[in-house]
Amino acid sequence: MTEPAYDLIIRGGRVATATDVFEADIAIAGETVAAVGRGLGPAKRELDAREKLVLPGGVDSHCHIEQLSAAGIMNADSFESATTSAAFGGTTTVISFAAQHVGMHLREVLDDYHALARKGAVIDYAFHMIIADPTRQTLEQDLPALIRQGHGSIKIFMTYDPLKIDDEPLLDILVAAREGGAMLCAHAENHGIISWMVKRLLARGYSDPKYHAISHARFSEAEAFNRLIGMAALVDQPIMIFHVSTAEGAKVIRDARGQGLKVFAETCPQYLFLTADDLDRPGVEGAKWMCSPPPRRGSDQDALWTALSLGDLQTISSDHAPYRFDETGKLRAGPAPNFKQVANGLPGLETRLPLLFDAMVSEGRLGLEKFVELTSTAPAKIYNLHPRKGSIAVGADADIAIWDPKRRVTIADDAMHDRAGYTPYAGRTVRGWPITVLSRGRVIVDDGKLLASPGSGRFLARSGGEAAKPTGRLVADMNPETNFGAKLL
Ligand code: DUC
Ligand code: ZN
Ligand code: ZN
Repeated sequence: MTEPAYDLIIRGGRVATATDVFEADIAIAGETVAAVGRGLGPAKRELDAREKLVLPGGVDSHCHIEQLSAAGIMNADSFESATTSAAFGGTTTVISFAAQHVGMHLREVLDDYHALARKGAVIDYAFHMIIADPTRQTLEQDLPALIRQGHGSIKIFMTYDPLKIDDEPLLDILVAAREGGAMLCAHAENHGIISWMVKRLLARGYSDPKYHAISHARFSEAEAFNRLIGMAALVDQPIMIFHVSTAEGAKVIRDARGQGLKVFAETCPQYLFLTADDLDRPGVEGAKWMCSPPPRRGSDQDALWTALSLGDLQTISSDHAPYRFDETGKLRAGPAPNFKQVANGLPGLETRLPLLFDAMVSEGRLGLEKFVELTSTAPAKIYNLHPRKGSIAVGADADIAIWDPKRRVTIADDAMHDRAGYTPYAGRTVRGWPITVLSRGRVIVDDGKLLASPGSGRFLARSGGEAAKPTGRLVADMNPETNFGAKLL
């Protein structure tokens, strides 16, 4: 008897991509999708997907895993726990951060970080390189080599001592990104406004978690976006602005894109589902909801949904940054810290897709194709992982999540697979949950069980790709007649 042509068939589901929804079987041979059609077969194994949705696995392009915070606190997850929780939430690719701190050699940072991921990851991964110490060694030697080795994006912070990058070195980094063909991603908030607000608030005795949201005055975001966009335009370098939280911030991005500038932007579930009121709880409990930028207002949530629908924001990532609510994490400075002493960040790898599925698909806000686009296809394209990741197509990696659109789940702390010990969304009930998840053709999650082993995820080497290419309209606001700017690059 001849061997079946396929290893696995997912039969009878409703398949969705960023552009289409249709009934089909998906046939998998080895690690990739071999055919999409009706009546496919036979295969060595079949999964029955009738009444289910068959979606590309999520691509979470902004998550902090085994990373030291600005204050030197290691976040709660290992690669094993973070990628396990991602898989349970339907995500099959993560991009996390290899973070240089001042005094560190970027190459060593990358070597060490690769070793951690190789040991623990259960799904595929790529890295953004955080630059906090833009020495000549970093910018002229290490960075170009590391970009060539498949690290096609850089991240910088415009706030947070001691990671923050001032305007002049930021221009140097933008030029280095341009020369290497890498995307430049940024945490953009005005450092001076925030630190001035923090000092004033604390001096007057306003120290509870809720004052964290006040200290990150909303205009600190739009101001930093404007400044960053101006610098990026000066040297014609594409940028990705992380975690947009305000209506004003979204407007700055819309205007820049309207001028033809290559500005990409993301938001995160915490800015769509939480508000600053979530930080206002008895004692220091509100610290569990503290992240930067902070959640804002209902009117900001509305503005962000509009910006997503218009394409002003292209991706929704988790910004997963887990710290336990104990002395190892949020309460490291003691049981009653002031808001400035609390590590910033929320767990969110596992809840990102179910929260968004519930809002976008079950409740009908923007719909299924847009859900796939914002959470999988668009990040895969922007970070040059597409067509291997981010879609269901012949030849693509068989990274697939089979969703039960009717399953109701009440999100609970003890149901999560990360190590934060809590979720900011506990008690919310969502409709729709990923029940079976495949990574490169392997079933890695099935009905509540993890079937993958640590270290089975693979590094995804990538260049900056199309999104990171300059527009060719050089130095927008230097004198166009002399175009002197070209001599400076
Ligand atoms: N803010 C960041 O900039 N990074 C991690 C988490 C957070 O809240
Ligand atoms: Zn950030
Ligand atoms: Zn972040």
